[in-house]
Amino acid sequence: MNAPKVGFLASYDWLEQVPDYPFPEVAFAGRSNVGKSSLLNALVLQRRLAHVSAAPGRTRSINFYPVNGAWMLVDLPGYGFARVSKQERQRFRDLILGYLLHRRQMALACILLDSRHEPTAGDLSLLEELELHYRPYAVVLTKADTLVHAHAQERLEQIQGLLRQCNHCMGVVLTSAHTGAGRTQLWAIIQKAVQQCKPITDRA
Ligand SMILES: Nc1nc2c(ncn2[C@@H]2O[C@H](COP(=O)(O)OP(=O)(O)OP(=O)(O)O)[C@@H](O)[C@H]2O)c(=O)[nH]1
Ligand SMILES: [Mg+2]
Repeated sequence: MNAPKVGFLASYDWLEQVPDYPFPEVAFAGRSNVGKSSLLNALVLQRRLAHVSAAPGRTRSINFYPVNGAWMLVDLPGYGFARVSKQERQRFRDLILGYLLHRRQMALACILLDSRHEPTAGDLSLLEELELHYRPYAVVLTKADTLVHAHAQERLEQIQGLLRQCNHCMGVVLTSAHTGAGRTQLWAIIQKAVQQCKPITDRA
């Protein structure tokens, strides 16, 4: 894969501010610090496009990155981060769930889970909500470089088993933003979702 042409377009604090862009969108969502911004950068082979931080709660707004002038990558704030005010947590929740469950431009939600840990109750309830709302998603296991191969495979099989009965899951991928593992596989799932996405203007 050649490096795609990607830039930063805009950032919004509230979903109501986001324009009706005429492109399919692929969102990265997951717990705070799971590696969303890092994986987004790794996917498009850019080091500093989305802001990365070792401290959780780095991404606080919804960020749009056009890819090859044809579709958009969308970086969301993380959920499950305790050290934010009640109002800020509610804003994150409205932004994340509002986007993932209702944004009509969304071709795919990449739901990131840390491959080192069991999925949390919050992760599982998000996956359930996506199923209930007929929303297309892929589950992306992050930081695979931190595990020995056998443990990473065990986690992959556990999550695949968990999603066996699901109708809207387009794949489960083991990735590492540090080594680039799983990048080609994730790119293929994204391309398929973008191609399957009906033209935005055709939809009510
Ligand atoms: N070992 C390893 N560390 C990673 C990987 N991806 C991300 N990290 C680290 O995890 C931390 C969080 O990364 P971010 O990409 O900022 O995570 P995020 O999900 O965007 O975080 P928020 O925006 O705060 O929700 C950083 O210290 C990264 O260097 C990976 O593939 N392997
Ligand atoms: Mg981030």
